[in-house]
Amino acid sequence: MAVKDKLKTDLFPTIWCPGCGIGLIMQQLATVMDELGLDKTNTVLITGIGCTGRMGAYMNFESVYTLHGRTLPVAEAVKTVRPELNVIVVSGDGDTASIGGNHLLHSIRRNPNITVLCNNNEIYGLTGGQTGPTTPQGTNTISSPTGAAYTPINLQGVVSTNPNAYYAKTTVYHQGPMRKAIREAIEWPGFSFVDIASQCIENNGRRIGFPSAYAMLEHYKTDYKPAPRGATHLEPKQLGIVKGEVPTGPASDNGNGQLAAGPRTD
Ligand SMILES: Cc1ncc(C[n+]2csc(CCOP(=O)(O)OP(=O)(O)O)c2C)c(N)n1
Ligand code: SF4
Ligand SMILES: [Mg+2]
Repeated sequence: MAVKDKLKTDLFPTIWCPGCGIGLIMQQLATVMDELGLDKTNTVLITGIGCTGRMGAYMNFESVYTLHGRTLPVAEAVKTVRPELNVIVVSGDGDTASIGGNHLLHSIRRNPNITVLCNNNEIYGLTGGQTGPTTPQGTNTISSPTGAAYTPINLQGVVSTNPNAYYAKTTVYHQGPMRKAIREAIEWPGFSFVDIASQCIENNGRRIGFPSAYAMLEHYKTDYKPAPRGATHLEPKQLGIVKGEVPTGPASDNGNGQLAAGPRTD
């Protein structure tokens, strides 16, 4: 098999805008799937509504294109009934952290052995560029013309409430680190989350002053720096991986080493 066999190239060109970062994520995901021998017999993709969610349609895998914000319960359901499958969620930042934010909190507690690739373009791309949960404070968007009011959600902080979770921060410019993070996340025996900074040139970038997608990529190149070796926490604009303790028990161990409560005896 070759990487291109992981993609439904007969459906290309994709619906994504020229220069969108989503295709760069799909390319690396396809590469990792090829390296790991993943195919339709052993892997399922779960996506939600949004530009990012369309990835399921372009990959040569079984996929569920579920409701906006509902990727995680669907992914957990698939993993529960077919534990032998690799379950990979690909979702937008709004999908993951806004409407899906409550599911994120509770999936993390349950520590299912699933992988989440979050396309973090800091905006609601599909719907025209509204402020999302990861939009930096002060950013001009179509729904916040004088600047986004609130601090963005701390995805690393949320994910690391599970001490057995895997969290990586990367960007679509940093293709090697992104590929490594995606691979390690799929191999991680518990909840894993790859937070990928990625450009939405049409509904975010141009509005905040970038002339092109290329300029956004250059910005990732200069803005993001690798975290120091051994870092257990990533500062903003640091690239790196924070691994929790490798989970050893079943998912019902709650992800924090404490066994789930047994049957009531009173
Ligand atoms: C229940 C529900 N609420 C709202 C919407 C409208 N909607 C569709 S996609 C989207 C946001 C997409 O942003 P994100 O998840 O970041 O994905 P992106 O398009 O940026 O990849 C919204 C609000 C919807 N389809 N369903
Ligand atoms: S609107 Fe933004 S996120 Fe959606 S395809 Fe276009 S560039 Fe990509
Ligand atoms: Mg988005």
